[in-house]
Order: sequence, then C-alpha cells, then structure tokens
Amino acid sequence: MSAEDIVRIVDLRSDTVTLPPPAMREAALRAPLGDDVYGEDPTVRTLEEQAAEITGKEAALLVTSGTMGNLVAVLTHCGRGDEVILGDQSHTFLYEVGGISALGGVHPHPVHNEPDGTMPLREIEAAIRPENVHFPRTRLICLENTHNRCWGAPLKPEYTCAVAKLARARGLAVHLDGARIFNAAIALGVEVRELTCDVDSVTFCLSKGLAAPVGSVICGEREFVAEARRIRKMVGGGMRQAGIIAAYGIVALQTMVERLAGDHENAKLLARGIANIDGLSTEPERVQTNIVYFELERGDPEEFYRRVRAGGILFHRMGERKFRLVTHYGITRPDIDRALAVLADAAKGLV
Ligand code: TLP
Repeated sequence: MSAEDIVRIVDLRSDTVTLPPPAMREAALRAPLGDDVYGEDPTVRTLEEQAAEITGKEAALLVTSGTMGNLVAVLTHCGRGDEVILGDQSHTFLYEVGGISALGGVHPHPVHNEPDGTMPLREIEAAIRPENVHFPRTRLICLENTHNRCWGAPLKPEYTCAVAKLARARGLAVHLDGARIFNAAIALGVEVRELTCDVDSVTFCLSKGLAAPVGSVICGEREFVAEARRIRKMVGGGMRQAGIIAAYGIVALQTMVERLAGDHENAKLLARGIANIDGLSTEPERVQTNIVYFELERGDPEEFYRRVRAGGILFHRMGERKFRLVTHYGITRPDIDRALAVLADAAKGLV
C-alpha cells in the first residue's frame, strides 16, 4: 500500500471522539495533585470553582461522565418511587441505560419533545401528579441543552426560565443536562450562566466539544453539591488523584469554548451540502450548533452506510434511513468537503 492509499478517517460519529491537544496533556503532567475523596486535590478544586463561577452556582463536583452527572443529580433530587418529568427524546430517557430507574428507583415520566428540544409547558404542567394515593410523587423536571436528538437545538434562556418558574410554583426542582451547554451559549450569543441561572442543578461535559478526554461537572447550590458528593461516592465515582483529569478540563475551559463557533459553521456547511445531494434530505435551517441529521430517500441504507464508511467517513445510523453527523475539534473545512464528496458518491446509483 502506498502513502496515497492511506485515506484520512473523518470521524463524524460524535464530538466525544476528540483527542486532547498537547497543551492539555502538558497541563495534566504538571498538575498539583492530592486525594480528592479527602477534598485535597487542588487542581480538582480549581476546576470545580471555575465551573461554579461559569454556571453561576455556589459549588460544583467533578464526575467521570455526563451519564454519571445526570444519574448523580437525579438521585440527589429524588428518592425511590419519585417521578421525574423529562423529554421523550432526552438523553437521560433514551441513552443512559435506564440508570435512574435501575439504580435510583426513580420513575421517568416522558413528555414529548418538540423539534426545537422544548417540552410544551402545558404538557409539563399536565404531567405533574396531584396528591393521590395511587400516584408517584413528581419531584423533578429535566431539560437538555443543547438537545442532542433535536438536531443540537439550543434552548433559549426564556424557555428555561419559564420551566423553572412553573417548577417553583409546584414545589419541584429542575435539572439541566447541559452536556453541550457551551455550544448553546455560543450559538445563542449569551453567557452560560444565563442558561443555567434558573435551574437547581446542571451537568456539563468537558469531553465533547471541549475536547478533554474525560470528565463532566455537576453544579448547584452548596448543600445540593454536598449531597451529590455522597451519591457520587455511592456509585463508585469518588476519584483519588483526579487532578490529572481536572487539569485537562481547566485547559478545555480556557481554550476550547470560543472555537465551538467553527464547529457550528462546519455543521451548517455540511447540512447545506447534503441538501444539494440527490437522494439525501436534510433541513439546513435547523442546524444551529454541531449536530446534523439527514435521511436517505431511496436505496438500501445498509449499502449506503457501507459505502460511506468505505470512503473513510464515520458517522452514526440513528434509524432505518436516518443518520447523524457531529462536527468537532478534529474536523477541518477540507474534511467537510471530503465528507460531502463521499456522501454524494455513496448516494449515486442507489435505487
Ligand atoms: N451523548 C453521546 C451518546 O451517548 C449518544 C453522543 O455521541 O452524543 N447528555 C447528552 C445530551 C449527551 O449527548 C451525552 C452523550 C450524555 C449526556 C452522556 O455523556 P457521557 O458520554 O459522557 O456519559
């Protein structure tokens, strides 16, 4: 095989595939460390202070993943048999292994997500249980920003505020799965805290668009975070010299936020290009952040998927004829052009 035969893999499966740049690796090597279960890791403390500041909360807690962040937050808000209202397209409902039920005995009450990632306020209201011996007790409402399954749609501050107002009036808490909250802030041109100030807790991820290798952070009021720290320990998430991980996160927050605008630009280019490919359909106007969905209009989806992968483009199949592409730190403008060329080639001749 000659050098020309080796094609660069363009990995559009997810922004989770990003590799940490040298500055992060160097920071991890230099980071002062301690035992974080004793509260003695200075690098973890710094990251948690910064995360609290960014989200406008009193305190924060480093966890291993977005899944653990949402699990620990829900288990902190809810007891066994309590109910959580969440979107039927939400990550917590669909992709977190049913952890809130399996590990916390928390009952999910899904409400339909609109294409823009919101749940209609009247439907949230209708889902709240009245006091009755037959019903579980509603404790929590979960939102997701940006909304993964809804084309990476960012939720506006006014919507989050309206849900929080409704929750407060009914004595409920609100948790925000902000795995991609920085994408939302950049897309809407607002500060992260404007998107988080009204919720009781938020989880954001360091290992998606921000390109750190591991880590998510739960933020909330001091008492909530102290309780979440206990639950984290319970699920085996107490980490010792976790400053190694936190150091990556600190550099991620310093260097990776502004560049998300480029990922969004690439996603829009990708969507506009796909809209022009015969046999594929998408809605470019829906793309506001880094996630693009498209459909194969005709032909065998297996064959299409195989052809695109053989062309060195990796992506996810999300349904019979539905696919997802995610742009990120590892994707360049020429990668977008290549991906479009391979997609066009693969769709050609499929009947
Ligand atoms: N999402 C992953 C997959 O699990 C689907 C992806 O590739 O998009 N909340 C949201 C909104 C997410 O998109 C994800 C990851 C998580 C939580 C969980 O984060 P991790 O993977 O760190 O557990």
